[in-house]
Amino acid sequence: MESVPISLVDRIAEALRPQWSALPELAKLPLSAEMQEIRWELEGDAMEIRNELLRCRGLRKIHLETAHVGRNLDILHCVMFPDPCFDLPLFGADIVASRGVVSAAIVDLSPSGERLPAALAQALAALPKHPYSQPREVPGWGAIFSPQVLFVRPSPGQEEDWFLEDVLSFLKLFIAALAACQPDPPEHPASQRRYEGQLHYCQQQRCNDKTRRVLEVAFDQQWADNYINNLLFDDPLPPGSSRAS
Ligand code: BLA
Repeated sequence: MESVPISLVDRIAEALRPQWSALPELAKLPLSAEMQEIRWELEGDAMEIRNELLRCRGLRKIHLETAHVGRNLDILHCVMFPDPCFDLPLFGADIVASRGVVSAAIVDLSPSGERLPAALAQALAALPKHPYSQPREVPGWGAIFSPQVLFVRPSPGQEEDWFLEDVLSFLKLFIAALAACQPDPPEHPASQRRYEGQLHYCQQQRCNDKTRRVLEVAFDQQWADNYINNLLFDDPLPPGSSRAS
């Protein structure tokens, strides 16, 4: 009997979680039960969204969302938001699959300051480049991404394997940079700049109409706004605020 192949969304989710287990001072962030698991039915189509929210030394928020919207849409959304006192980018990944075929797969270490720390930019540039057959252009609001952003429509099979590998390579570089990073004081101008950079990142991400549209159709406009503004891309607190956000 042939087994059902595991989707890229699920493979990436399963690959990400163990990378977090060794992060220093790892702790769960509060998340209401109703936001941990959202189940909903629309015209006979079941929706399911799962959210996991963590923090650790140097990262104010680690968010993994996996969503199965209706019968046909599978989504993985992951962002690791640094504490602005740390000179670190934001790790972000989004994978969107329709009827099992991935149309958008993006991973990036996005600068929270003007540019990526030089060592990270060099390490990213030195990663082996896979020859994906269908690269994609980031939309206008995506000027927040780094020059090294990987955005593709991976063909089923080998290109999906490459993308999984690439997500892990980006993540491992990010985790290594985190381990080596010593924070600046909250009142340091660089901490303030990175805080403003992160505000801008969140603002731009909220401009992604494609995310909004899916949530509006599945739920309603108010629910979508609340979810985007308060869970996916809430504004960070200024450096030095409680909970080191
Ligand atoms: C695209 N995001 C999309 C698309 C959908 C979603 C349906 C269009 C797919 C396509 O163009 O092929 C939907 N994404 C969602 C939903 C959630 C989600 C509903 O995360 C959550 C509930 N988006 C992010 C992050 C990044 C990101 C962290 O959340 C990048 C780090 C990027 N998504 C991103 C980009 C596009 C996209 C750049 C393409 C947008 C475009 O081409 O206009």
